[in-house]
Amino acid sequence: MKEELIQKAYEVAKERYAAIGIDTDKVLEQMQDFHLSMHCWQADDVTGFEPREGGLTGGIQVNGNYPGRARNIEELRKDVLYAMSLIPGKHRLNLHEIYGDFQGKFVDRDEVTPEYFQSWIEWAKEHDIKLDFNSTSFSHSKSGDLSLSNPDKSIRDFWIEHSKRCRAISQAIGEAQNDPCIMNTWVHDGSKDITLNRSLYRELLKGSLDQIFEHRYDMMKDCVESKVFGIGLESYTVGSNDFYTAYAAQKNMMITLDTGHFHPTESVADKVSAMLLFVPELMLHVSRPIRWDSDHVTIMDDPTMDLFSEIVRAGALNRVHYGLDYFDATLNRIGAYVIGSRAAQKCMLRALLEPVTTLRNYELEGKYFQRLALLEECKNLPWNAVYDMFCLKNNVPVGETYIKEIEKYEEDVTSKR
Ligand code: RNT
Ligand code: ZN
Repeated sequence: MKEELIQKAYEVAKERYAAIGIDTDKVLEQMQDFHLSMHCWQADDVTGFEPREGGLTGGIQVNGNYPGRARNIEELRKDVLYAMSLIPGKHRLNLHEIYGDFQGKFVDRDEVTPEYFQSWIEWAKEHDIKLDFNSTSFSHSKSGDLSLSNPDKSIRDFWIEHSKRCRAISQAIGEAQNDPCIMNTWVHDGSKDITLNRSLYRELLKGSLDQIFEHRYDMMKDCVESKVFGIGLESYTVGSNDFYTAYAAQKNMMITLDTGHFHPTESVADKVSAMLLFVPELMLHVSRPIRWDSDHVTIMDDPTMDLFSEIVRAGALNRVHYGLDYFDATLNRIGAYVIGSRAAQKCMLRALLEPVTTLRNYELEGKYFQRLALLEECKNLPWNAVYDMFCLKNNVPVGETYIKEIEKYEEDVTSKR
């Protein structure tokens, strides 16, 4: 695409936005400071690098068998870097424990140490990427239906040990990168059918979490993620939204809001201002649920737009971390990263371009027609020219031109796997 054309369109956009009091140059600067935490697990269908038999368990599912998934750590790193090269700005990478550099060795989850993440730390430093982290309760012989809430103490202790070690790894990562590593705790615990022990399992989960979070660290931050239900665990989820909201509020810790983990008509956007009164920060898992927690590739849809607008309107930009969480194996996986990441950026950009002050004033003055009219007209303003400029400034393909690039990478690299 011609640079000149993008420049010209941007100049027009700049003027249009200036007319409603928005400085697009300033917004572009803000966008530069908007870092996604890209999920490593889109590259290989949540497989990881443990030498193990058996597929994905824990109530989550990847569908599709598009050729070219990353089969080892080198391929995954290469794919992630390539995807990042097509996304404007600087982004973090979110690792799961099962993505350690195990070198083909079986390292059980209760034996993992920071040394298995040393090469990640070095790789990240070399590429100026910050890392985040997740403990992994799924795809393991001791996963079953209950991990941290298992009535069998030996199983519970196994997962407590795993989680504690993951926190130590996160601290090591945080120290090395001189920036807190955010560690998410999500466990799949639940029940397929009616359970008489709702209370017991929740008490056990609380007890396990209390032990896990006992030790204080200064370079890692914990967050806890709830869910409505998992596949095969439809009747009951131990770590429900109520459970974790109350837990995080009581412990003053971060909550993870996965946009696929709520009832279909529930607004995740509406949770931002409510939760931030009681917890210090939020972590997002931006996803796209289709009828259930299906983890489709994020797009610029209304729920995501609303969520990012709410963050800006709540003045909470610095209290939210922006993780992505989807896994689709029916299409080019690098394409999935690029579409989802760019979509999240577009939502944030549009949120930042909103004339919040004017809109708020209309509201305060009871001018509801004016408020609605301006909100509608904002949808019609040339935000896309600002996004194109953002891409141009960051030296990444503008618009659909990345399609061809990914096709080329597929031809040269992923199709040969
Ligand atoms: C599952 C949760 C969880 C996982 C990842 C792989 O429903 O969303 O965050 O997707 O940890
Ligand atoms: Zn999630």
